[in-house]
Amino acid sequence: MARKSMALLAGLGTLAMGLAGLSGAALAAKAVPWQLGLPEPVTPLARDMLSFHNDWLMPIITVITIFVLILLIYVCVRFRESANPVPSKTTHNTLLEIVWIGIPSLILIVLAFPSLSLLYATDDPANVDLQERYADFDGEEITVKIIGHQWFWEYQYPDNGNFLIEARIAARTHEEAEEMGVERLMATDEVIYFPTDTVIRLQFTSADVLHNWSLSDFGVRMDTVPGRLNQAWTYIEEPGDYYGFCSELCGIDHAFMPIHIRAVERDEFETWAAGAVDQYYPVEEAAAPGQGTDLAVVPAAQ
Ligand SMILES: [Cu+2]
Repeated sequence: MARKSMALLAGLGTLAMGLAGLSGAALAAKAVPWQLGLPEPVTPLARDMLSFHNDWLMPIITVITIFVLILLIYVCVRFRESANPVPSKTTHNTLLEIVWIGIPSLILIVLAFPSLSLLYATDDPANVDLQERYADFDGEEITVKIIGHQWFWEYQYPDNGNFLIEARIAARTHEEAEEMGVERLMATDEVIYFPTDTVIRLQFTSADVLHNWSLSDFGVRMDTVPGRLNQAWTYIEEPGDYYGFCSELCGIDHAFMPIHIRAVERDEFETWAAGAVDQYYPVEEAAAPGQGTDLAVVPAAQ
């Protein structure tokens, strides 16, 4: 008995630590030990996704799971061999079949409405009434093109001087991270700047294999596909450093091509972009159709 209550206490302690981690995580742009739940969103769409998950999906899943558990326990007890030696041979029951097809279908139909409207909104900023939705929005839009490589990310800024930056992992070991004062496995050597309170159109493609640009704080998770352009967009409200990862198994260094975005006020972003034009590579003109398939042209002098 004593051992059982000890185990129970240990379990409750673990749960409490998990919950403490959850509340502490609210302010951090990166995961913390014992964190539960999803990262704190910093864009309106990511917030909608979180609320869809927390307010719709989780309650429904919880009710279904408890209901099925109760049914299972009831079946185990009521129809065990000693209590029910002669089992029923019933195979069809029209009413039951209508109920157990109808109710799950209804649940799926109810969930489809918020789910599909959110999906539609994430596809293109034109699908959202931006003026009504964002008090601070002044019509400013930029495009950033993101290209997956084995095993780093390339970012092109066509609206800010058409330069490109390659961002590689900064620190793989604890020692490196400590020496450089950056996050291990999360920071990149070149930090990528995004402006806040601006619609940022994101275009995705890949130079080699499938990758996936995934940044949970922004609610963006998009495959980068060779020879194909995918799109998404974001509108960051809070300045800060945000981290993400390649989320499509892309080869031996899949785990070592992190995403590190620093969101800053637009003035600061423009100052940075003006300097970046000279500091980084220019994007060369793409080859004419049929003359080459390279989506990302990197200067040979590199
Ligand atoms: Cu990858």
